[in-house]
Amino acid sequence: MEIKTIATTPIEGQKPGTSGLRKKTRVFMEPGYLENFVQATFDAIGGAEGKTFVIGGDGRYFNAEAIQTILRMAAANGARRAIVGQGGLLSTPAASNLIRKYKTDGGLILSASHNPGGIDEDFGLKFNIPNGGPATESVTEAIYAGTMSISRYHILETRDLDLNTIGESRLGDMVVTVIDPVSDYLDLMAGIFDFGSIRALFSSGFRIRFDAMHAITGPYAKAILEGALGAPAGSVINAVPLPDFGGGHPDPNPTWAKQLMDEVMSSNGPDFGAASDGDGDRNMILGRNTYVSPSDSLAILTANARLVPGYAKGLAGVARSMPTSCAADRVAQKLGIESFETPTGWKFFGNLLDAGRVTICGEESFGTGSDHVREKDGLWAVLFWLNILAERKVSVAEILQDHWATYGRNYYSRHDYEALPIDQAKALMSRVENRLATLAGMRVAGLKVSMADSFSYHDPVDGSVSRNQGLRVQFEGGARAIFRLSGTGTEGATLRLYVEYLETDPGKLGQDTQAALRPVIEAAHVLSGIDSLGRAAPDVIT
Ligand code: VG1
Ligand code: CO
Repeated sequence: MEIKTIATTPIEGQKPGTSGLRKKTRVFMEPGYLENFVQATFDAIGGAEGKTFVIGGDGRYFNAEAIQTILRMAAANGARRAIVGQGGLLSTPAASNLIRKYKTDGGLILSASHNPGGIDEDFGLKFNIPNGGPATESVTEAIYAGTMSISRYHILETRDLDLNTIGESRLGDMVVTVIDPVSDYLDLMAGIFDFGSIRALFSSGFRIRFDAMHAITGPYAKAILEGALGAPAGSVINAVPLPDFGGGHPDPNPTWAKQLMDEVMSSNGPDFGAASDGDGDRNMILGRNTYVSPSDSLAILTANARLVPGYAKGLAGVARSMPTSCAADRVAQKLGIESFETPTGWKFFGNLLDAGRVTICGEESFGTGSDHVREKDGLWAVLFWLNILAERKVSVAEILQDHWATYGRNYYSRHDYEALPIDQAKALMSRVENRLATLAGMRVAGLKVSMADSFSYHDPVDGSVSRNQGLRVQFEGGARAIFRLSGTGTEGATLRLYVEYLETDPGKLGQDTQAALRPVIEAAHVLSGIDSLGRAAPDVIT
């Protein structure tokens, strides 16, 4: 086995986005592409020498090959040890747990999350820091800078390692420990939730359907829901992870999890439905004939946390990303705990969690999590809901109605316009941005603007400032419209329009979401000239 140092040159565009580097799979497969990024990552953290990393991915196309390259490079860069999920598989929250539990120096997660997989679809890689969370902006900037000046990478010339057998082996001087990807995670969940009470719920005839979307949560959901908790066999569907996710889009929302929606959104559907994404950090929650918006889910978990053993002591605080609805803030206010508004992306929650300022976090994009790891966690959210349902012994619909009756309802929706020409999307954003300063006090489509700005986040823990995190337009009475460009796409630009409106009139809590939001949507269209994009309707509405 020989350590080789290979000369290389910078490759354009290796800038990590909202969550790591995501590109077309064929781009990642180009000679040196993966290698440059991995070397820049090791260089950005002061080298890999003597360090231990957790390595695993969501099993998408190129996972198996890429993980061998990463292992060879870790060994060649002097890493002491790699902890790898069997078969090269680890869900993102499970990886975060392992990084923390075994006090490692970080981890490399191979995933493009909710983006489709396959040779003509997407691949991704992200580095997580020793707290288990996605690298902070200062680290991702250092990685990017490294990719711009790289001149060599180190790699071990050796055979592929067997990652299917649990146990220890060596790659050069590096020890590789292949572990069961599920067991540590199962232990973590069992320590937070009341498994006995969820088991009793299932044995009382409560029916659940969990759609793993042929992605990484299949094995986890089988072991936990059907195994440890005794849900009937077949409760978990699409449970076998496939390199192309069965040709689907592993994004748990009403558009892409249609099979599940059709089944649960009917009067004789199961009592509870849920789905997770490619790498297992997202969740969608459904009840019979009931859709729970992710923003409401965050607020409901916050309001009911004391029912769960792991949170029985109460919460330190709650954080949500800026575009997420303000529903959780209202709960925090009532509970007398702090609430925070952060930019989009889980990396911004890490400092608040580490400092003990917040316990629960969430995003409107089907992401919720807590201080048990430093990533959002799909199955955790599902178990949280099941634990609440087991304690309260009412339906999902009743929980939702009760919540709105107490706190008011934040009607909420996100409209995505995908694969736009980049220039066009940027022009729209500048148009809105240029109007921000003069909007306050104006009426737009009948709504009065109370505040408008480009969101900047001042991290209360480390004092860092992150600018240009989305354009906010707030209207009198608690309505908002937010414009942002996606940082996870790999084709053109995706424009996200987030709309929200608060209703407290008890007689108006049961409206259709899109109908209730109509005035805000109209105002957003007038303000931005979105119709000039030439799209008849958004590509995805959540
Ligand atoms: C999207 C979501 C964001 C989430 C990110 C990563 O980012 O909006 O809330 O944190 O995906 O999620 P963007 O920049 O495309 O809006 V995951 O599950 O894809 O890692
Ligand atoms: Co994900």
